[in-house]
Amino acid sequence: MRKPIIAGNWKMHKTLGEAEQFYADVQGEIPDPAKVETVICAPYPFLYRLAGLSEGKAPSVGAQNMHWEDAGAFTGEVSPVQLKDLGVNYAIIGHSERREYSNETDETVNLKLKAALGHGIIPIVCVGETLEEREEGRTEAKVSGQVKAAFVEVSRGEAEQTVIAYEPIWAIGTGKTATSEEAGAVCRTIRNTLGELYGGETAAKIRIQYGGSVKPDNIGELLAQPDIDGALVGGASLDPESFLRLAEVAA
Ligand code: G2H
Repeated sequence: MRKPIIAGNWKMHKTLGEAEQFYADVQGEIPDPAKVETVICAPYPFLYRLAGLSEGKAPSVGAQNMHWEDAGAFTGEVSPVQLKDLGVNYAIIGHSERREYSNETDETVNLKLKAALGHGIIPIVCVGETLEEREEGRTEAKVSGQVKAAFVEVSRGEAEQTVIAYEPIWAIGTGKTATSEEAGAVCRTIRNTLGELYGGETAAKIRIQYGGSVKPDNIGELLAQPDIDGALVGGASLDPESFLRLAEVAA
């Protein structure tokens, strides 16, 4: 009953011309949107153009970050109002790279989550543990703490619109993937945490992605885990053929 969602996270890759070429290559080839939701989270300068190319058709366009205020003196930032105005309907929030390099905290993640939901932008909220935390047996506490902090003052109805991406930091761009069982177990913990916050019925509606070195040849077994409903994909989303393959396996 949860529709799978495959989201590409292009990070700081591609030129505008390359981004346009990607859309030309994948549009019309994406599997039935009734079976799988597809999104490309592109760098800010490409969003206007890609949203125009997408015209509401798959893949949808997402941002990789956003500010929580509607407008103001925040040099270099982009607001949810501005994103929505461009036709951008998704935003990654709290990616571990932003938590590490750009001062993103549980508190700013919560502010951004509420702002996105308030403007009809679907937030893809990232959580995950470091290698050290995993080795010390602190994965569950870390991840469920991040989920609880992200959803402070978020209503049940809003929570249902949210997508959560579980990305173990040690598996990001390293070629190391959590085994599907390891990933599935943490995604179950996330769903249990959502159940504590909102009850089982709401928790069962929220989509949880896995992210971290997902590729066409490992996505099938990850999606076979009952609590994994899609993937947030970096490297393998840059190539049109591989993005299409990921969407096909998920459909
Ligand atoms: C994790 C992921 C996308 P990659 O950051 O968010 O990237 O698939 O390259 O590990």
